[in-house]
Amino acid sequence: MLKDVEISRAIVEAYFNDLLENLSLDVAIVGAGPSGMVAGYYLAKNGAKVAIFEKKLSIGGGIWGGAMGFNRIVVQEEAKEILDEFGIRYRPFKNGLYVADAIETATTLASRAVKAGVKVFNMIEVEDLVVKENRVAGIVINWTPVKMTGLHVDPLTVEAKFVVDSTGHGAQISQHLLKRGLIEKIPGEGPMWAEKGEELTVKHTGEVFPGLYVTGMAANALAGAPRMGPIFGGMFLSGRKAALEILQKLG
Ligand code: 48H
Ligand code: FE2
Repeated sequence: MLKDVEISRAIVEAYFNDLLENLSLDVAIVGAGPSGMVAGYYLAKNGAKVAIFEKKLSIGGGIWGGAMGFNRIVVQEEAKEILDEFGIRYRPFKNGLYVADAIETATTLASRAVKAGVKVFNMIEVEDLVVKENRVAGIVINWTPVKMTGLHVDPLTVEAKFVVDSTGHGAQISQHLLKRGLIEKIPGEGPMWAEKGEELTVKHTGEVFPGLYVTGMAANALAGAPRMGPIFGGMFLSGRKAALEILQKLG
């Protein structure tokens, strides 16, 4: 006999076991866009205990719609090896540009990251950081519907040796340090210039405050670099760069 309450028990037990298991992490990544998922994949693949917290129901961030809803993304020569690593198919265009399907990209990044060991918690918004003795030491999480409804409900805390701000254009996590005067400024993205934007985003990917890394468009916003439109190689390279640097620090 199929008991309704057993279905509930299965879900509650599995979910809360995972949540308990992930309250203490090597790396907490905020945002399941391209840079966050690539960072998570390389971290987990190399043995780090890592979870991604995503405020939306869906993973993928800005991948799904490609450009203007035309669901293709462009990747440049330097980042092609990351498409190969994940097994995302592409077609050569010209001048070292490749085109991949946005849906295949989002789903494959997610699938490979999860299978490498990343635990993704969706529908959870990171609303603040834990900062102790001038070092980021974790994240403060709340249920997305609580944030959307504005209900006064206090959050929970997850401790992490490193936190990665992969929240995209708004650099939502770094903003918490800015408003406390812990970092100086977040200039935000500059006008479109793909080549420069890609280069500077990867260059400025790194630790912006002890324990806090930035990737992707969040790194771009902190650098005040030009935006780059629907080319995603810089997002992938940025995620991988942050992962490799953190792995080195974790030893
Ligand atoms: C939990 C959060 C929170 C929060 C946000 O925007 P993303 O796709 O981020 P990136 O940087 O990996 O990729 C950027 C790319 O998609 C893009 O927009 C490009 C290349 N633009 C160029 C241009 O010129 O416009 O993903 C960020 C994710 C999203 O899923 C958010 O929902 C999530 O982070 N998020 N999750 N807690 N506080 N804030
Ligand atoms: Fe964007």
